[in-house]
Amino acid sequence: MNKNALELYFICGSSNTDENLLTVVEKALDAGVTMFQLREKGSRALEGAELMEAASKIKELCNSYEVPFIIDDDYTLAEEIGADGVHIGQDDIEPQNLPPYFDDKIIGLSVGNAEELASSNLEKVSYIGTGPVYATLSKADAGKAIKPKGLADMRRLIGDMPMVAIGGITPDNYMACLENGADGICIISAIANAPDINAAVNRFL
Ligand code: TZP
Ligand code: MG
Repeated sequence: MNKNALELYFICGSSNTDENLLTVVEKALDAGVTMFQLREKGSRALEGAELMEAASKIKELCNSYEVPFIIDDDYTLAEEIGADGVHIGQDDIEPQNLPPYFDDKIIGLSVGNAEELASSNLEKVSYIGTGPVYATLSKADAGKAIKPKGLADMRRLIGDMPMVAIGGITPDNYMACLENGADGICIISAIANAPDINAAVNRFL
C-alpha cells in the first residue's frame, strides 16, 4: 500500500460523536485526513440495513475525496459495499483467512507488542496498528500504554512494514510517535470530539 495514506488516519463510529456520523466524516475528509476507518462499536452502533446504508454513503464520500475507506472487523460488510480494505484485531479472523476479495485490498492488523507480532502472520497484511501509545478513553480493553518507546521497539522488529500509532494521540503528543518509527497516526477522539474538526485536523497536518 501507499504509506502516505497512513499519515493522518481518522477512525470514527456512531458512538464516538454526538453529531451526525456522516457530517463528522465529511468535515474530517474536507479538512484533509488521509484515510478513514468506520468502527461501529458500543452503545450507539448501527446494525443491519442502517449500518449498510451509512457505510455505503461514507464509501461514496471517501471516494470523492480519494481517501481509502476501511471497515473495522466486519469483512463481510467491507466486501458487500466494496470498501478499500478491512482492519482486524488479534481476536478476529486471521489475515490469511480473509476471503479472496481482500487479495488486492488494504488489510490492517492490530499488533501491540512483540508477543502478538510473533504469533501474527503478516504475509497478507498491508500495515499494522500499534498501541495504545498513550492512555485512551475510546477503547475500554486497550491495555497498558506502550509509550513512544513501544513504537520504537516495534519498528526495530518489523523492518520496513508500514505501521500506524494509535491510542490517546493529540496534536501535542503525535510528534513523538513519528519520531519513534510510526509512518502515521490513528485518531478517534482528538478529531471526533474536537469543537472545530477542521482546526483539529489542521493542527495535525
Ligand atoms: N485501539 C487501540 S487504542 C484505540 C483503538 C481503537 C482507541 C483510540 O482512540 P483515541 O480516542 O484516539 O485514543
Ligand atoms: Mg477488531
